[in-house]
Amino acid sequence: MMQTVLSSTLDSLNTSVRNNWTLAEVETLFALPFNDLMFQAQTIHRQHFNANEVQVSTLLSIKTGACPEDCKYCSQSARNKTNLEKERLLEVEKVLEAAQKAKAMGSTRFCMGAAWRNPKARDMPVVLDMIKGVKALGLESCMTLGMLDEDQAQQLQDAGLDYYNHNLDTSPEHYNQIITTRTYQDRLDTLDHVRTAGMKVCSGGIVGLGESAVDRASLLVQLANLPKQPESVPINMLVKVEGTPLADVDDLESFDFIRCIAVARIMMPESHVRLSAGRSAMNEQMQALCFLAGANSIFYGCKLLTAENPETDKDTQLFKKLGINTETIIDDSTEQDKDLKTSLVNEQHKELFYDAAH
Ligand code: SAM
Ligand code: DTB
Ligand code: SF4
Repeated sequence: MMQTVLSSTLDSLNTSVRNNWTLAEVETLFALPFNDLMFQAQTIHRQHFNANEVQVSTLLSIKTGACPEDCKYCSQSARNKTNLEKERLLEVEKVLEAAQKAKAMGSTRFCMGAAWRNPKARDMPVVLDMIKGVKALGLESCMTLGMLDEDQAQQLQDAGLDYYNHNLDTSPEHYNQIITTRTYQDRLDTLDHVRTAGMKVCSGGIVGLGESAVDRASLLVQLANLPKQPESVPINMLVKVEGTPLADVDDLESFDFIRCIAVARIMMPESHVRLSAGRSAMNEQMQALCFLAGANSIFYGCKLLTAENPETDKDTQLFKKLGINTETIIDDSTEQDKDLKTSLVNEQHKELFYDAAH
């Protein structure tokens, strides 16, 4: 009997990338018994990734606060009365100092975020220099600057930007409850410009915004059914910020968060699923279940953009307890580059992270 259940679960596993998910199918995945869902997610995860490796990125806010957008979760919206210290666009040198530190603590990707609706023409030369500087340090680069037009996306690509982060945030159905100053279609258009320019896409969302279970399924349908699935899918747990309209929203049940990770892993088998904002409020056991569900990326460093993140030594201890290694950079430019960078990062990681036997 047990054998039959197990083999039928395995038989029904379709591990190829699909862009035709229906809401009903995804709701069925969410409704699976927790252990069955985790088993499916872990099985798929192991077919595409080393199950004991996690990619680590470090965030820096390069321009903080006074944002004209009305995102109801955000500490940086000028419409929300939060106690945030506003900052102008940082100097390139300051950004590169932070990138150097991120590299020294073992991070492989440096993600720069700006509280903008979209970058202005005068900002572009500065952000392009930031990208070139970060690349010269041998780090992967990522930016999240708001909406991009085609030309801006091309400029970022030409400067060498590896990833552009632009989240769909929530389902199309729940979207108007959260943001009114830009449309869902605006977001899809930006993702299209990023893809067309040739950059890798980082796109995910936030859960715990007071959305329904169907909204969470619907968000994942949108992400998985993009013409090409995002290479990186951040799943953020809302960080409740005092002074925002969502400061007192009910907590999302932890298991529902873990289910989101597992369903994202099943639907987007080749993507890195990032256990993103909200880790400071999660205990180690919950984070371990997220890794078991198929999360294989985190933000590493004691600060996200404005909110806190676990201290780096807490993360290295957790990785050690779980036997997790950090992923090295896979550069797809030339084989020679690839070997050189991998060995350099490996060297560095040996001292900083637990080296679990493979
Ligand atoms: N301003 C740009 C934009 O929104 O397009 C880029 C930066 S914005 C802070 C990047 C993403 O961070 C948001 O789309 C949202 O998904 C996430 N985020 C922001 N505040 C958050 C919070 N309090 N909790 C969880 N995620 C959050
Ligand atoms: C993403 O999905 N999460 C990051 C990154 N992309 C830019 C941002 C999380 C922000 C958390 C709240 C804050 O630090 O203000
Ligand atoms: Fe501005 Fe981005 Fe925050 Fe929205 S999420 S208010 S666009 S910084």
